[in-house]
Amino acid sequence: MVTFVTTNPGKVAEAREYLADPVEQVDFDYPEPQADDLATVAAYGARAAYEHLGEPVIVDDSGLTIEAFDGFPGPFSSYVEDKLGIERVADLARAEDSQRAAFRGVVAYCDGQPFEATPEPVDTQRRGQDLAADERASATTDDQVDDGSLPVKLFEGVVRGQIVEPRGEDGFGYDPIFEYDGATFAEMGTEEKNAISHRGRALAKFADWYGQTDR
Ligand code: ITT
Ligand code: NA
Repeated sequence: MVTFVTTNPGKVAEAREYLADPVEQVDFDYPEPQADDLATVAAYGARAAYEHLGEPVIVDDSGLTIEAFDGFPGPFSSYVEDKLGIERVADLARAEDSQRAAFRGVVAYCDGQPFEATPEPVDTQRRGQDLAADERASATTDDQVDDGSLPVKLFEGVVRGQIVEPRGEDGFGYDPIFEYDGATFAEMGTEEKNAISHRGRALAKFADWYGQTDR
């Protein structure tokens, strides 16, 4: 059993589709620090969620980055979705002729116990021509944080795509304006999105590690 602490049922649906273990959602809005890297936010969240529940947890912190906007909205993705809305984000990208974007996500696991050193996680879903570059980008924060506070294990995923005018009904958040290989995430089923998305890649790494550990 995996306890996924998140307010976002869309994330849980994707984890349920992907993971062999049953996934329980705990709808707890843990505090998020102001930091501009997802790994820091996710590690902090995993500790806070573990301390709140006292049982093993995962959290997921994700964000959309638009290349020409120097990574905006990044850690402010949720705020920007609320205040501006995804149509206006798409309009901005079009007005600036800057469609290139990426989704990044970090799944963080905490059970209060330290981790043994493990080899580099393997991305089991090799697909897409830009995967080699994505994997290099991902490798930098696939790690454990052990800085004196509770140890946290991190699994990062990245997917590169294009910002387009909204299309499709499925998914959540920015899915209708994020296009990969001709289809938006909102035009894909959960399984299809998981096969290429930031979250799917992070979950693949988590599942690979979790399946091999006795925790
Ligand atoms: P929790 O923090 O409670 O898990 P949240 O929705 O606030 O839920 P984030 O802080 O990670 O999650 O949100 C980042 C923003 O990015 C938010 O606006 C999401 O809707 C959006 N987002 C995250 N993953 C996404 C995905 O796979 N597809 C589309 N939008 C996504
Ligand atoms: Na959040």
